[in-house]
Amino acid sequence: MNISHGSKILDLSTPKVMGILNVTPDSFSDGGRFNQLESAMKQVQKMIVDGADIIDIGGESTRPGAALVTEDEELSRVIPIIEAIRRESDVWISIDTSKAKIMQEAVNVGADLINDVRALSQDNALAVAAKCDVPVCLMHMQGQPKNMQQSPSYQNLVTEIKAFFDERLIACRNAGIKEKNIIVDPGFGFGKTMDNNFSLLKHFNDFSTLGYPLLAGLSRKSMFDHLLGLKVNDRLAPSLTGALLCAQQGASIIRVHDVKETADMLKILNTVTQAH
Ligand code: 9MG
Repeated sequence: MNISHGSKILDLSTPKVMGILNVTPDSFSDGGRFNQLESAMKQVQKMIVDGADIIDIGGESTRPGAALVTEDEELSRVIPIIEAIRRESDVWISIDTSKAKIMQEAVNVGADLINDVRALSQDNALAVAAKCDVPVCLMHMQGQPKNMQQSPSYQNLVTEIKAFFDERLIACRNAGIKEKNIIVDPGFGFGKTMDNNFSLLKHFNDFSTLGYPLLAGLSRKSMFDHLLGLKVNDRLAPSLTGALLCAQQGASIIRVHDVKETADMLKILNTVTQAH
């Protein structure tokens, strides 16, 4: 399997690393927009050297209870960094947004992939994603970030998430989004209890039957705090373990903060997979 944007192809025969770049005000020290851009670029350059295949850029936090951001504010956060990366590198750039306008503008200045935690459910998102003709990651979430962790509830977790994808895949097809552009992600931590998250981790491979590349995002998530009592910056070991379990069950893209450690882990996995 692979994904493509124009003449660019990303080979997914082995799992690829998506490095996270949050460009929200709390992500960089507040030294003005230029300094923030410089710090963000340093982080991107490091992620590329460390082995990131994709840089995922987000200007709106999707953490539980996070404030909403206006379109103009989100544009002003993400567009300069996409332009700056594109001037220096042909690395794959993913735009993490749910807003149609941000998707369009980001692709106009060089983004290759749309990562939408709301699975193209917002106004005009389906039509814009179809027009952009880039790969799109559809993520499952029960509820909305402001309330999703209040009382997540499922009769059958995997069946319900698959049914959600069936519905979104029909919507994508009807909007003219190409099959080859679809990636799916069961959405660890998005409207899921701790038990739900570990159950998803156990059954991650069940989503392979959908027939699309799978993306897994567990990096530093609070499911590891609930189990192990670890603060966010102490969650490297569980994040790598989760990434490994997903990669072994068919994940094509792993979304992470710790790029070098994840790339090293995947190198070991690939070497073992190919060993005689
Ligand atoms: C933006 N974002 C935060 N967590 C995520 C996850 O698990 N998957 C995807 N696709 N995006 C995420």
